Amino acid sequence: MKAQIESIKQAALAAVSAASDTQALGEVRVRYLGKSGEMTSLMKGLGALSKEERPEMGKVMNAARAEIEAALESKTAQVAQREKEERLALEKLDVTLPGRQPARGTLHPITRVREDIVRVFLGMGFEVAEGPEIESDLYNFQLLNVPKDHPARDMQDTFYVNDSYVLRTHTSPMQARMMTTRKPPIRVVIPGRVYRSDDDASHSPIFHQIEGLAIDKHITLGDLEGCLLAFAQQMFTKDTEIRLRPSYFPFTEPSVEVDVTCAICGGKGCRVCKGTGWVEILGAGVVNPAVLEMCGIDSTEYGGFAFGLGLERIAMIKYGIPNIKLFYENDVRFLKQFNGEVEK
Ligand code: 2U9
Repeated sequence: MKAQIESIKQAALAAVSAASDTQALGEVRVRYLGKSGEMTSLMKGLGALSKEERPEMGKVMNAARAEIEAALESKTAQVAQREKEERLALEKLDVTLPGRQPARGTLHPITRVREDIVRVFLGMGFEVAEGPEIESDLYNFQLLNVPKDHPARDMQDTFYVNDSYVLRTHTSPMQARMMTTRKPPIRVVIPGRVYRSDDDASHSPIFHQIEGLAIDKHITLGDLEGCLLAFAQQMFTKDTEIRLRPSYFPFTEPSVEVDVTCAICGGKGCRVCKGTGWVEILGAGVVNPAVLEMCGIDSTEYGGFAFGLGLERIAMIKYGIPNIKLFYENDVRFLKQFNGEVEK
């Protein structure tokens, strides 16, 4: 029996030394020391020995068990340490690495241009108002002196919601609302989205405008010119000049188109100004007395000027953007270019 104990012990010690992970060591423990393990089965055989032999064999067996147990424990500690080191190596974290910078949003170029323009007019004492995008025919056309048979009402240009409502074709109806609800003096700019059935490289069926209105006593075309010169010099450069060319709008009389000296070439002539040194930026005029009267303002006492500009057009001129569609595609490579941030 002694020899049997010795041989099981040797086999167990060899198995302990061959086991390379916690799982294998657990299997060795079950195989030799477990309830039906080899050493435990041998122990059950002690009962068959004589009274004299039993204590002696018991001692040998306990010593063998203790030796296997000690080997198992020491190897388990060794393997656990190694496994811990391997795990730590895998989970290694370099806390000195620089953090990943989250992508920062930028203002859309149309938003920037709108904010720049609004800031200039706030500085000149104008207030800001916004109106509905679905407008009545009355405010969008009739009160602005656009009669039923005017070409601007053509189905080609206007999106009709029904016989009495349209998607506003300009922000002017909100100016008319201000005139019908407020007493002069009025100084207001109205930014907003407008809709026209038009679609090419410089026109989009949905675009953005900002329009302004000043109503007071003794307002002249000279006030309009001074106001727009101050605007152009703050919006572009302080040596920018403007020129007024005669034009026609039903809601203003006289009406003008306003050009600025080209900010790209300084007036020498380039691709943006098509060699002329001037770029058209907006339409304007003295408010038609018929419009004042229809909106309930006495045209013998009060006068006014109004102007309107397309935000996309200003942004295209300011940043040299060739196609209006670039504003609506939301390609981040395009959008990122408007706050000085460079692609990483
Ligand atoms: C009222 C009276 C007059 C607003 C005006 C323009 C001239 C004009 C266009 C420029 C480019 C619109 O975006 S665009 O297509 N606008 O040329 N707008 S005067 O005149 C008004 C507005 C309201 C009651």
